Formats: sequence, structure tokens, C-alpha cells
Amino acid sequence: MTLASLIAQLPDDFTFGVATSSYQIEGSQFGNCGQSHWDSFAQVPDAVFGQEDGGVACDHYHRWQEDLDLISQGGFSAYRFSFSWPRLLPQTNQGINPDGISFYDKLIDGMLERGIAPHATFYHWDLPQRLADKGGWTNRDTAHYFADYTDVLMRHFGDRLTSVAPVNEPWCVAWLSHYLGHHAPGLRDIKAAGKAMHIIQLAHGLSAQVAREHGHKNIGCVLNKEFAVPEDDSAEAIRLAHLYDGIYSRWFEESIFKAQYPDDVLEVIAPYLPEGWQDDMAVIATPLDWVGVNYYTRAVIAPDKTEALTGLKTIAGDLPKTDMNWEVAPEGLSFFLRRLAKDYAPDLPIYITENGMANADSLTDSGIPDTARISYFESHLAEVAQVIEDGIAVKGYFAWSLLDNYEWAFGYDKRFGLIHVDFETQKRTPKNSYYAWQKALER
Ligand code: IFM
Repeated sequence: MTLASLIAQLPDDFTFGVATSSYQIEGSQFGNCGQSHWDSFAQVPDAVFGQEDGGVACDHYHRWQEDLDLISQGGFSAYRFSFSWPRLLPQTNQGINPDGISFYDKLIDGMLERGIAPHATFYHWDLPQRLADKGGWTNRDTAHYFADYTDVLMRHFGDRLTSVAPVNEPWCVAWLSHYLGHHAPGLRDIKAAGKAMHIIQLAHGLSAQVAREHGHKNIGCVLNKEFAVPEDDSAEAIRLAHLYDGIYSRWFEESIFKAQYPDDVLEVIAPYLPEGWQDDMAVIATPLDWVGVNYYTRAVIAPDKTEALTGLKTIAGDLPKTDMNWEVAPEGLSFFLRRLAKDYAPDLPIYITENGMANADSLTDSGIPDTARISYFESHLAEVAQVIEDGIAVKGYFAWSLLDNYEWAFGYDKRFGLIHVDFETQKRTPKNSYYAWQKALER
């Protein structure tokens, strides 16, 4: 099925948008932005491809009008973006940077002028270095500073935001960054990871409470998911795939929607959680208005005796892969949508807040033929259409990403955009996938 025929099946009020994040596109050296822990992490030898950082990124700080025009000309009616904490509070927790306020004022007003609904994330991984120096997400104070930062955001921008979400992908903030060591701060330390797994959830809850105190009525969370499948049908592989799913997904949805952590994961990481964690569970489970799912791929899980903590590893699967070497497994998306609706958030609307693929795109005489990306969107939207037909309240879909951008530890080497960016000249060139969306959204 084509994008157009899939879109035609979806309800008229279904939201189509695109997503980005501050550090990946804005350019952290512009506008008196403070240093983030990604600026520092990028300097660590071998941490990031080519030691590239987000100093310039897509220069969105200066080119935001062109970028908003591209969103609107593509036919999208919603834009999921994030605020940069170090841009707004560069030196201290109280010292607001007027350039940061002015940038987001213009950006949000620019969306509204173009009929684009602003969907904001408060934290998409650019932690101020000044807080990282004090332990970052292993320090409970960071959760409280995050609540104070939320207050700044809500006071200045809250009434213009269609939806808000405190944290993008808490698994990445905690496990990927403190146990697997792939993202800033690059730790491989279960003691740090145990703290971060809880403190990021506390930060989410405290921030959601502040947004609610300001009267916001559309507060959600954005959880990333990987569809864990056992390497074979042995009981051990099945148990380990379930544990992987527990650490990656259930940890976050069970705490947010049921005020508890899953027993199988607690068995592994309870000794490393901060003391008194039980007292925070009611805050973590602050009621929400929607839930967001970021979905890209599956993980094939096998036993690994050398991994002392979890006893598992991910192995290569046999499905077609994207340029990230991620398998294309659209059935995982509907698995999570169904499970959320059945077990965790039966009364809440669900949004796919990110979905897309990296492709080794290049400019040709006849444009940028990213056919694989179009097929990827089609296969995942087909899953969405099916679950909606089965009665599940999926209300919107945001493609990742508007632009090729800074793909974290992969630097600028991986291209997720609907729009190609030449990082030498900053020229934007829409890919065929952009035109496919544009045509399909003319309805
Ligand atoms: O680029 C990231 C984004 O920042 C968070 N979700 C996954 C994307 C692709 O890796």
C-alpha cells in the first residue's frame, strides 16, 4: 500500500508531523548557549564518530524560518521539537538567557503563524555540563532542577504548546548512557545506571506535576521501544528476551502507569537503586493525558555468560537492515501499541512520536531516491492503520526526522532526514520521501 492509500484509511483528525531535537539541529555555539554534556562527550577520543559535535549541526538557530516553511510545504500540521536546557539556563539554574527565550518565542510563533501545532519535549539529552559536573542524572538534585527548568518553560511558552513531554526516551538517558556507555556521559557502571534509571523517572514525574500546576492539559511521556525476540525457543532465551523488554520498556511504562517497577528487573537492579526509591513512585505515576512511542527496530536476544549482570546479549538478526544496521521489523510497532492500550494506558490516546530510518542517501541528477525510506514508512503506517481498525486510539504519527542531523555517537554519518542537509553549505534538499509525504498529505 502507498503512503497516500494508507493515509486515506486513517481518521480525518489523525495528526501527521515531523520531529527533531535541539542539540541535533540548532547549533550549540550560537545564541549564548551554555555547554552541554554532549559538547564535552564529543571531545572524548573514540566516543563519537570523527569527534563531531553539535556546535553548528543544521544551523537551525539561524535557518528556522526556512525549516518551518519546509514542514508546512510538506503538508505536516505538527512539529515535535525540544527545548535546550543549556540554551535557556546556561550558567545557573536561575539565570535565564534572553537570547534563548527570544529564539523559542520566534520559533513557536513561527509555527503558529504557519498553522503548525507545537509539540514540545523539555529534555532531549542536552544536559547542561554544569549539572553533569555534579553527577548529572545520578544526582537526585538534577530531578529537582529539572522541575525548576520546567517552571521556566511553562511560564514563558506553556500556553502556546499543543502538547508537552518532560523526557525523551528515558531508557537512553539512563541505561544506554550509564550502563552501556554509548551516550554522554559514557559510563559503564551499574551503580550509576541504577541511580539514573530511577532519577530520570522522578524527574519525569516532578516535571509533569509542574506542567499540571501551570494548568497544561496535554501532558505526556515519550518512551522508546525495541521489540525483543529470543534467538530460539529455549526457555532461557525466552526469559532473557523478557528481561531485555523489562529493562528497555516495562521499567518505564510500569512505573509511569502503575507506580511500580517490574519484579524481574528489580531482581537484577534493586541493589543499585537509590535508597528510599519506593517513596517516589506516586510522583512518577503522576496522571498523564497521552503516551508517545518511539519505535525503530527489534532486538534478537541470546544468552551471554560473560555478561555478569543480565546474562544476555543482542545478536544480528536476519531481517533487512537500515544504515544503522537496525532490522526493519514493523510488527514490533503494533505489538507495543496493543500492549500499551491493553496493559498500561487503556484510556489514553497514543502517538507515534518517532519512527523512521537512516539511509545512505546521496544527491543524484534526479534528486534523492530514498525508496527504502518510503517503504519503511509505508510498512509501519500499515501497522498503525491496522491497530486503529482494531479499535486502539492511535491519534498521530511523527516522522523522524525533518532533517539529516547530528546522530549522537554517529556524528553526521547517519542520515535520518526527509530533507538532505549538506553540512558544508547547509543547503537543504528534499528527498523523494519528503515529496511522497507531501503528495500523500494533499487530502
Ligand atoms: O536521533 C535519535 C533521536 O534523537 C532519538 N530517537 C532515536 C533517533 C534515531 O537514533
